[in-house]
Amino acid sequence: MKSIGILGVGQAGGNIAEIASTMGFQTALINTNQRDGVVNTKVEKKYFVPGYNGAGQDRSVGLRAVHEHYREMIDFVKKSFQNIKLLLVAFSTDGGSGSGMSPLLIDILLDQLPGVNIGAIAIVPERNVLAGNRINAAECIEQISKIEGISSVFLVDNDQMRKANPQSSKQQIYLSSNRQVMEAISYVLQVTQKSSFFGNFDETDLMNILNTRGVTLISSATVTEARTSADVSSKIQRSWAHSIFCPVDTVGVIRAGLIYEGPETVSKLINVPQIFEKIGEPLELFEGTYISECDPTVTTILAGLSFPPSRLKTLEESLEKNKERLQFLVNKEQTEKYESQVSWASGLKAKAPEKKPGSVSSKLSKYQK
Ligand SMILES: Nc1nc2c(ncn2[C@@H]2O[C@H](COP(=O)(O)OP(=O)(O)OP(=O)(O)O)[C@@H](O)[C@H]2O)c(=O)[nH]1
Ligand SMILES: [Mg+2]
Repeated sequence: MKSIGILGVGQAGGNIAEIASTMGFQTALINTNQRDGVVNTKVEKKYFVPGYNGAGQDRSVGLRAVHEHYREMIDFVKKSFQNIKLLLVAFSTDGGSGSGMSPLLIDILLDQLPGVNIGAIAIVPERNVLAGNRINAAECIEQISKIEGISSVFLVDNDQMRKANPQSSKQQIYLSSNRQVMEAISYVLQVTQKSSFFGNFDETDLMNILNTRGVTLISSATVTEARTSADVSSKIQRSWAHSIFCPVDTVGVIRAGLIYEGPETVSKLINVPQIFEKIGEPLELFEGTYISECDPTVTTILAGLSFPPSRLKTLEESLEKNKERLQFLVNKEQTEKYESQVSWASGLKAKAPEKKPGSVSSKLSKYQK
């Protein structure tokens, strides 16, 4: 039984839980909208908040749903997951249900699930979303960043997939993002089951890293062509910029994992100080070396990173730039009126004078020969 559980909240969260189910994770989902959730057929455990029919991108609706039904939600989560060490709550930050519900729900669950750490898989929208989505994302990320006692927050960046595949449909972007995130988490968990003569990366190591508060990233670099330590280091650093998660843009990683799989010759090129030169050496590093004849691959887990300031700036900056236009739009909604130029014409439709009933005999006399 895997020791990480996935709780999807809202539509995007449900989709991530769906993929996680196919990979053998314990999963469950919560939504305000039954129609969104029923399509996730691989997720068996579902809680639909009674009396709701979606949040319509309004975070306050999601928040209200938790206020009114948190007791049922706690019971549902407790019943849905057995013997897990870490629960990752997955949601998009820019919708209404997942974004509105998840910060409060995580904060409540932190006190209610003894022995289980709680982290998040939070989706950051791609670059071309509109103002309403950006506002939701900024509010949600701020709230998540302020939760005390939270473990790893994985910031899944839909823009990373979009940059690599500008022509893809939204559905393709979403599906491959979801798949890649769950593959990354599944890989590091599965490595903990392997044994090695040269240094094991075990489940305690992984949980030590994942229980670090802050932003976490997992990335893999294939280093087949590398000839020098500098080659290996730069490939690893490049993988931090091109993973499915928001690129690293500050210094300061607290705990890290470094997992090597491949031939022994290439393993000698791993130079830890050089790898961490740009972002600073972590407080603790957990290493695993698995010698095999497969293509040499280095997977790194970086935990305790800051919420990435330049990435979040690109999310917020178009709001700043359009501040006046957006304020104009809101003001317009409240004051909008139309003055007709042809109000005089309404007079034309005044009713004709009422017909007075006349008698046949009076008509006959009117036409008398
Ligand atoms: N990576 C990924 N992103 C998704 C997926 N589905 C939606 N998104 C993102 O999530 C945003 C929409 O949020 P949803 O999850 O549909 O919203 P919700 O939580 O269901 O909230 P409401 O629909 O407002 O009730 C989109 O703008 C995308 O950024 C998905 O399956 N994968
Ligand atoms: Mg929805």
